[in-house]
Amino acid sequence: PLVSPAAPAPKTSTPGDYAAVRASISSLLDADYDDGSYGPLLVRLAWHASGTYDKVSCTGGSNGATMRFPPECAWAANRGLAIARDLLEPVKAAHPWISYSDLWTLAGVVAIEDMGGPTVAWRPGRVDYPDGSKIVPDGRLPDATQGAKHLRNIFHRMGFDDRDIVALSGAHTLGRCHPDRSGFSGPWTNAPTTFSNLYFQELVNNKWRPKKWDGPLQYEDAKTGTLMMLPTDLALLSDRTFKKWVSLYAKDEQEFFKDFAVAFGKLMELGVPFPEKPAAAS
Ligand code: DDH
Repeated sequence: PLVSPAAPAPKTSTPGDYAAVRASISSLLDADYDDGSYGPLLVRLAWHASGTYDKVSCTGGSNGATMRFPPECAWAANRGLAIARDLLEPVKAAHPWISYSDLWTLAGVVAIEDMGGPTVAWRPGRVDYPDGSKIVPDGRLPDATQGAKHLRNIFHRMGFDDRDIVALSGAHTLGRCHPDRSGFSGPWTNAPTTFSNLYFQELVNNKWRPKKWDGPLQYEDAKTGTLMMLPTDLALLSDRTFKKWVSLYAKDEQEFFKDFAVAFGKLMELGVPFPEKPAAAS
């Protein structure tokens, strides 16, 4: 069900007061929802808003906030994200000067930080398109049923390399799969509202077996059967190059945080025509 939090309306602000927007976002995170936080859902919104980018045609990306419009809001990959967009409406109402595209990406960055993750450089400058005429074709976000080749096709298209792919995939330390959204079920870790390198630890330390159920092929840990991995998650173990980075991040959380912060910051900026580069931390 759509949850409308009983939180008090966010405080208003003067244009450019991003600290006030950050505070409004932070105040929404802890809630009686899923594992106790909207954080993972907001990270997924920021990622899906950005992950449509294609570096060759320079189309897609977070600029425009086109997920407000059909058909993008109705893509199968975006199921459940209306909850995140609705959650942020009171923040937009309190700070009407911020664009949706800046708000959605900032919400992802704030959520990561508030859940214990690294500081991600973020800057404003995105504008909202008035309609859905610039929506890109469906199919640019990853398909969880596929393997390493697909991951490379999808992420190299955005301008990421193999190391970035593994670092970004570490976001699955957060949140869970919902049968009514993706068809998959369950969390990747036992601490899904804390940003850590636990995803990589679970990946390397468990034996993964196909889950026996009516749903799509997914894997469960052989010891407890309570943790899950998607076929694309396990592709990070079976591919030699990906595996090298998985092993590093499982051992060295600092290294993961550092690489994730850079890659996620870059993801949030794909296709955004900033007047000048590069981003400075704010
Ligand atoms: Fe993801 N992701 N993701 N993901 N993702 C799902 C949930 C979350 C894939 C598939 C799924 C990234 C990469 C991939 C988050 C962040 C990121 C779900 C479950 C599926 C399926 C949705 C549901 O049922 O609610 C696939 C495939 C890939 C890939 O191939 C690489 C990346 C790069 C990120 C990122 O943020 C950088 C987060 C967070 C969630 C948890 C959402 C929630 O509601 O909880």
